[in-house]
Amino acid sequence: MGSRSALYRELKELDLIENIAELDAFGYTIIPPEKVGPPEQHENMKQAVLRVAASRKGCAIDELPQFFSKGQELMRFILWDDPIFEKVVLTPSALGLIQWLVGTDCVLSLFDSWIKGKGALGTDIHTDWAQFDMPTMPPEAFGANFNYVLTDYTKEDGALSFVPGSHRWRRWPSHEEAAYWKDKAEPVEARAGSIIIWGDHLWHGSYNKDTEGLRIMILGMYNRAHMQTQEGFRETVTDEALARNPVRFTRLMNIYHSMPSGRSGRDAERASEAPRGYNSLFDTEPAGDKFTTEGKRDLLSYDREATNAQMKAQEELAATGKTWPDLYHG
Ligand SMILES: O=C(O)CCC(=O)C(=O)O
Repeated sequence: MGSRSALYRELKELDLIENIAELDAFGYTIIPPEKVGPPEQHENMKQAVLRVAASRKGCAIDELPQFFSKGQELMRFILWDDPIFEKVVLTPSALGLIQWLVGTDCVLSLFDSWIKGKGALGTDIHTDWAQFDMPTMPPEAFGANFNYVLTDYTKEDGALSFVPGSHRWRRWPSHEEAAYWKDKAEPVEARAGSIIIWGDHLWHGSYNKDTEGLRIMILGMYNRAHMQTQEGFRETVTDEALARNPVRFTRLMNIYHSMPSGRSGRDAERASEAPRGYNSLFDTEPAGDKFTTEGKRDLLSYDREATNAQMKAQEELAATGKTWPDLYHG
C-alpha cells in the first residue's frame, strides 16, 4: 500500500470515501463548497481571478463582461499572480482525491483560470491524456484535474460536461464519438465554490454559455512526478514561496527531482536533502528555509570525487545484502 494507507485514513477523516467510489464508478466527483473552504475564500478567489484578467487585458474589472462577450480565454500560468492561489493547490480535500488518482508524490503541471462570456462556445469532448503516441491508456491515470468553479454551473451557464464511465474505455474519443457526445454528455450542476475532480482518462467537454455574466473557474492539473509539466513551476518558484508554504508545496514544484542528470549522475548531496515520505494533507506549517530552489547545475562537468564516492556506496550496499528495491520501499 505504501503511502496510500496514510492517504486513505486522511480521506476518511475528511469524509471523502464516497468521492473515491464516485471516481471509480463515474470517473469524476464534485467536492461541495463547504469541504473546499469558508464562503469568503471562494469570493476572494473570484476577485483575485478578475484582478488578474483585468490587469492582463488592460481594462477595468467591470469592463470584463464586455471584453469577453462571445469570447473566452484559458488564462495561463496564474499561480504567481497572487499568493492567494498557492492555497488552492494545497486544498486538503482536492489534493487528497487527486493523490488518490496520481500518487502522493504527484507534481503540479498546470494552474490557470478560464473565463467565458455570454455566447462563448462549449469545449469539444476530449480527454486530458497527453501521451499521443501511446493511444491505449494504462489502468492508472497519469494526470488528474480539478476545476474550482467560482460562479454557479448549470448547463445554460456553459457547465463542464462528462461522459460518465468513459474512463474505463481507456482511449481518446474519435471525431465521430466526440461529435455524438457533445450534446448528450452529463452537465455538471454545481454551486460556486465547488471543486470537480477527474482523471485524464475521462471524456469531457462543456456546453455553450447562453446566460449573461461571466463563467469563472480556476483549473489545475497534477502529473506523476516523472512527467514533463505543462507549465514551468520548477523554473520559476522562489525560495520565499517555498518558505511560506508547507513541505508538500516544495514537492509539488518538483525542484528536488533528480532528473535530468549530467555527467556526474544525480546530485547525491541535494538528493539527501529532498523531502520524502508521506506529507499529511493537514500540514500547514511553513517550511521556512528548509528547502531551496535548485542552484545552477553544471550538467557537463564530471565530478571524479563524487562519482568515486557513489561507487563505494554501492559496494557497501551490496555488502549489506540490500538491493535497490529495498531502498525504494524502505
Ligand atoms: O470548461 C470547459 O470549457 C472545459 C474544461 C476542460 O476541458 C478542462 O478543464 O480540462
